[in-house]
Amino acid sequence: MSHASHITLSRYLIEKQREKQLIPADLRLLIEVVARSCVHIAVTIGKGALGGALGEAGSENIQGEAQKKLDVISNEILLDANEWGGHLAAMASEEMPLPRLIPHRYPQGEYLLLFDPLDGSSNIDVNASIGTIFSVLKCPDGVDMSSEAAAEQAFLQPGTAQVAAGYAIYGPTTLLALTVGDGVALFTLDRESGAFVLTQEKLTIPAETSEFAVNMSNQRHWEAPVQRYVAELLQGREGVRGRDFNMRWVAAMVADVHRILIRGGVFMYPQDARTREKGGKLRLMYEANPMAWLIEQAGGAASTGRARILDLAPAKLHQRVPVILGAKHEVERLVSYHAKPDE
Ligand code: AFP
Repeated sequence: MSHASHITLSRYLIEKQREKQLIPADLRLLIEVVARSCVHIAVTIGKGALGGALGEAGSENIQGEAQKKLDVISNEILLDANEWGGHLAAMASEEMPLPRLIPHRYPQGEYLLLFDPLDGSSNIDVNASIGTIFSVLKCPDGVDMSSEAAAEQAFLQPGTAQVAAGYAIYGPTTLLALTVGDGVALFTLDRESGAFVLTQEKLTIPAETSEFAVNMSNQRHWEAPVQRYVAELLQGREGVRGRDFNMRWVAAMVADVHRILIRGGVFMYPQDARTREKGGKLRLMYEANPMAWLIEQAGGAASTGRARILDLAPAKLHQRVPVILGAKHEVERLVSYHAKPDE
């Protein structure tokens, strides 16, 4: 790609703002600050053991999960970078029980930023792909932002209310996927300049696929519709599907979703007998919703099996949901099995 054709993230956002008024100046600033935070996180991860950032932090998050040092460091990078710009009213993170308000010494903005600062933490110490997932909402007028506890209410909006969503994936290259409601664009980090450069636009997911992603070790706990669907995939060409299927499971949602955006597929993290009480494994507000919007913007579908993820009315900031997303026809088939569980 010639340098002349390099369209950086900044230019892409300015052109979107200019041609389609899709990205007001404050939202453009917010996205650029998040992107720069992801570069900082990528550099920190890249140092590995040499940066002293591997291993456990010795603390737990609200989910009761042991935090890795990089979970905490990534969270701090995003908080520090975003609190002073004047574009945010508050931030929420997988790593914090309550939202973080913008300190009074800084101007308050109109947006809410949610993030999973480091998704796929169990992959860190084995040098597998990990990522950062983010979602942007507008802060409703007239909400009580007088305390962190009160501010939770402002975040409880359906995924359809998102104004921007994306992820960074820290793999062999560092990539940023972004949607502001006009398709999905992909940017590659130019490590020499530190800029994200547009390398793909209008990503699309084929409605059909022969590749699925699920953690098979949970199979005995799944509900009947998922048992039936996956059993049919495993039967291959001798079964009702009439073709063989391949399986991939990176155990980092960002990496599995990225693969689906690039070459298609279907991803499942169903709720099961063990997680039904909690609602599932993946978190709605900063994992399922941003990923569901990206997938739908690329022509795919995203469901709990019983409802469109983006339509869900959140009750809690850290609420969990079952997730089925990717190739439209596969999601539709699995949703139909949920509608006819006794077949
Ligand atoms: P961690 O961040 O704790 O590694 O969890 C990652 C994740 O939330 C999501 O990114 C993966 O798709 C899923 O969990 C992997 O879950 P399993 O480890 O149960 O396969």
